[in-house]
Amino acid sequence: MRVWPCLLGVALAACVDAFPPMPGAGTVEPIPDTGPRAFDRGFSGGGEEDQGFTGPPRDAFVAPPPPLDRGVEPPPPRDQGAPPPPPPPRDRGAPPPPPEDASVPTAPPPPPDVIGPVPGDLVINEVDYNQPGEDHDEFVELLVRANRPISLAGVRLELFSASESARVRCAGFAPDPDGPSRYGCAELPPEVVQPGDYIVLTAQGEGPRAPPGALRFQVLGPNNGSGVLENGNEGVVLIGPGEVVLDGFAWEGPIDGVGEGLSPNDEDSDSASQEGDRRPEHAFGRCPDGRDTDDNASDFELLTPPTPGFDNACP
Ligand SMILES: [Ca+2]
Ligand SMILES: [Ca+2]
Ligand SMILES: [Ca+2]
Ligand SMILES: [Ca+2]
Repeated sequence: MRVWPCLLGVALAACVDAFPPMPGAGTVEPIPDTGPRAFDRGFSGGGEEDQGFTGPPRDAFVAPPPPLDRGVEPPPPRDQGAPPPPPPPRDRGAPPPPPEDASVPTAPPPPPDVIGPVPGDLVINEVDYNQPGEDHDEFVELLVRANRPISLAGVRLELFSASESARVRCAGFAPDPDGPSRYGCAELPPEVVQPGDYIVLTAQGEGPRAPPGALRFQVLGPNNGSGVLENGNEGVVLIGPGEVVLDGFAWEGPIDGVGEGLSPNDEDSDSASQEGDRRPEHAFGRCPDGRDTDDNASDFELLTPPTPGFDNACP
């Protein structure tokens, strides 16, 4: 037998001779690698791709990738990042449903933000720095010109003198060594005031002429017997939040950095026939109230009587 030499590991040629190739069998050619094929992913029968497959040509069959659970979940939307639109209201024209208990009042809407004054919102409207005899009714009247409520937080009045050399701190700020002499400082309380309000600033324990109910703050300081507001060439400056100058008024002469423009005529200029404090009852006030052209000589007039807390006695 020629088979025995093959089983015993004799020459391969002997085996070939013993087992000749079957009819139709030839050399197996490798399939060229043309990259991933859709068909390969969809076919799960194992083995070689052509076994048992009798469908359309390979290039015409492009199967989609199988979803994780195709039988339960709907197809994903095209844009999964966008949230779904809210459902429209059922009836936009219908009134809102009534509250559960109509007898319980609803909370009022929150008040709008109240901010501090900016230039033009708050002005020095009237000043009375000298009364007959000793000065015990001094006042500085402010007027709210803003058309909205404003907060007085951070607002102050500074007192200046052209004849003194005092330099006091004010609201934590050191005086300007090169500026006019600052001898007083009045910080206003953080009240909210309304359009058209008059605010009367007086010395401590003084200012009885302000009408009942008027906004009056005794912040000008203690009266040392001759008043707080000096009667010579003096002035006041109104400072707002952020160190913004809101207004200024100087009397008995201008003071650089304090008053605006020129000063009105001296308090005593038209009453030379009277001694000392001259005319018994008068004050410098804007006419009409709130008028502010940034020139003290044009805006302020000598008025009789003083009107702390209400309209100026303009002619
Ligand atoms: Ca005075
Ligand atoms: Ca006086
Ligand atoms: Ca002004
Ligand atoms: Ca007044």
